[in-house]
Amino acid sequence: MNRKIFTLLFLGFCATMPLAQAQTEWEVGPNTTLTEYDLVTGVNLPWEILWGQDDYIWATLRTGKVLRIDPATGNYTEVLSITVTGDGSSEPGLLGMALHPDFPNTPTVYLVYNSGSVWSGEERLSAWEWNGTELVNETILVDEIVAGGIHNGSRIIITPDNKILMTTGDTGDGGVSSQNINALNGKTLRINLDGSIPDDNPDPTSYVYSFGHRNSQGLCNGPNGIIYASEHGQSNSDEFNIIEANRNYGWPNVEGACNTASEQTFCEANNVREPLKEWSPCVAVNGIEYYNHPAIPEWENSVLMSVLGGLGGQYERLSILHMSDDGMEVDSEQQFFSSFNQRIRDICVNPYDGSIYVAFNGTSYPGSGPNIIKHFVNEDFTAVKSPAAHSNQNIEVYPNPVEGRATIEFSPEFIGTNYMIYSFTGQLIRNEILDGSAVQINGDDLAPGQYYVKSTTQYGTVTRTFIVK
Ligand SMILES: [Ca+2]
Ligand SMILES: [Ca+2]
Repeated sequence: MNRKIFTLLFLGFCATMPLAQAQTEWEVGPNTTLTEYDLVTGVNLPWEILWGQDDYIWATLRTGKVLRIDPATGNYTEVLSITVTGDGSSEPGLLGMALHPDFPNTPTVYLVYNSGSVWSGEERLSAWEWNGTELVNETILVDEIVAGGIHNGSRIIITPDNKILMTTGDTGDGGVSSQNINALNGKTLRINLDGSIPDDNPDPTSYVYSFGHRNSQGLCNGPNGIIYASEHGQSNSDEFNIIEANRNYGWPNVEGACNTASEQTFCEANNVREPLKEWSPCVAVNGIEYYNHPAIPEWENSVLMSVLGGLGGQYERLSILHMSDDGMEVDSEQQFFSSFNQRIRDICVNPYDGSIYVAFNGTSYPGSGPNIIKHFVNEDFTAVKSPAAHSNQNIEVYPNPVEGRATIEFSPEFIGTNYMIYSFTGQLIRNEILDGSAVQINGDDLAPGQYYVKSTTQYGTVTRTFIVK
């Protein structure tokens, strides 16, 4: 059941309730409009979001938590909480995630995180078992990768040949490690699902698959076995690359294309793979996802690329990189969602209805909460199949935006639990036990701005954003 149907049913249940949720429409092409919803809010700080084979959205929070989110309702449970470097308040923390390619039969979740002190910590790739409730029984696959206060990567994906690809950063060492083939930093690593080294790696005694990277934080599978990656440049030349075995991506000798005399000399001597596209000054490119769904025909055969917006936060957007038919070149770039003025960290795609989910990371480096995961759906597209809602618990605020008096309606599961109202400046406005199915708020008592309601039951947590005019 999609959100719209759920909302309509909910409205039908409460016959007098007006439109439950503010909806913004986004025209993304001549024939396609996306409707915006807030899926989850008040989470700090979503780093990886992916669509699992169990039809849930799985999210890492840099602060060390993994959430499993029902895409139909936004109801989520916290399935892991670990201690990470600096509590995830700066670049290190819990980063990339991937699910086993046969997750229904082998429910393993792969995670990358940093532990230890900020400037002399380590990066670790681990496998965890999903027991239906939480992630348990950590198995460390690769550890003691040098970590730093900056540039730790790390996205992970699983390729069609069932290998883990993992990006690692130069940890701010100026690129010394990137060109050192014996270091695991500044690389794309290729790893068997059990943590061993694939015997068809460029060097069968090394995880290193490609090198000369600065800090790649975007990685996705494309068509025909193509691997796409985004990579942060220093102040110029953010890159969009195709990752190929045993190729040198140039850092620190080459930034972006081989287009200066010294770069051309280095590139010729070292078989450097140039990016497909580069951006100067840096815009801070991040999570990427290949899109080829008929729900948004204007975006078919494209790579969706999250853009954080740089240190000043002035370039944030979702970029649509339209690819050539063979996937080997970027034909053009479109930009959306800049008007949120929010760092965009990652995207995932609903494989049934082609809708997209976007994780936001606040307005400034290195990101701060509360953050939102938004959903953008073409409601004119009819999916062949849609996953059912996994629970019925829900919270609605109406009218929304709030002007004067408004009602917060809770489904019966919440009665007897605490509910909280927070402002987006972090202030707790209300924390009370819910003794009925609805409570009243008066927008005249609240400063104009964005707020959210949050409540948790044994089935999980629901959040709902509302605006006070
Ligand atoms: Ca490069
Ligand atoms: Ca260059």
